Amino acid sequence: MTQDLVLRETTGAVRTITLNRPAALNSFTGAMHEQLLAALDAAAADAAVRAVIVTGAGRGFCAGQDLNDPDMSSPDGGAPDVGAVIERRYVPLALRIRSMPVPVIAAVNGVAAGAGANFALGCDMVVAARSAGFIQAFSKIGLIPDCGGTWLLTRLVGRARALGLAMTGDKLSAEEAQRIGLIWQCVDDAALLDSALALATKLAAMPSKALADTRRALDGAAMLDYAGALALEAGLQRELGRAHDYAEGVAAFLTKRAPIFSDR
Ligand code: T3D
Repeated sequence: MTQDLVLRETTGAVRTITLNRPAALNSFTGAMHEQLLAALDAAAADAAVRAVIVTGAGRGFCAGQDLNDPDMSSPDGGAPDVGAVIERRYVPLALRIRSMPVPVIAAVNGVAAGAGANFALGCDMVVAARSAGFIQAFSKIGLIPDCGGTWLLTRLVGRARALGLAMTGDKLSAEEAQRIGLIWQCVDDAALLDSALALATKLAAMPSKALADTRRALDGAAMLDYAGALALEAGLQRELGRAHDYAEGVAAFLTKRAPIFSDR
């Protein structure tokens, strides 16, 4: 029987996906990557799912690549092809998160290191337990930030802090991560899952397609000049303005009732 390296649970319209290798701080193996991608694909394909939470079992969120995993070893016993592992595992994961049709919240329950940290930071919103921490562990083993880290860090906290975090590999507390704008929110440990679920439930009741397009517009604008960003906004608004959810949102506002959104 295949081991459940990733657990799935549904509460209302919220799918919670839990990394489940607690003895190794939920570090990524090839098998866990496959199960995680399948769980994300299934959530994306299920119209009843309108928000996703990713979290970790046990005391850690995710310690990045499992440094013992055979996925990393070279077939001829020589040096591992780390680039191949990145292309095979981390690029599809980072792109999957970024293309989800619904908001994805990382509920960081404990340490998030290496690609585990950047997996969390690539989600739409990050809520972290006060005891959690973020470590760009790569420099300690002779690598650079991956799983989107080079793109994300500078945009989230600026070049000075991005380089400081990436070069030192020092642990950043959840409180400090919130203070410098790396994450959305730091909450007491006992409140983490309830806080993430409350946030996900709120987002699940909102217009999913507009939320996914908000992500698309903000990420797209970061690579455009001002005129290009304005054009991107116009194109997306044109499409959204013709969709069900806009008509529903306006009708609900005008008739003073709660909207029921369904576009995805
Ligand atoms: O092929 C590639 O490499 C490409 C992909 C690269 C992406 C990356 O993510 S590179 C970065 C890889 N991650 C790391 O370098 C982090 C390594 N882990 C740590 O530095 C520490 O474990 C933590 C700071 C995250 C937590 O420290 P602590 O003291 O709370 O826990 P611990 O005792 O170190 O770890 C607990 C157990 O988890 C331990 O196992 P044991 O001794 O109880 O049997 C430890 O070996 C295991 N563990 C933690 N991280 C990993 C791991 N096992 C395998 N791989 C890990 N990354």
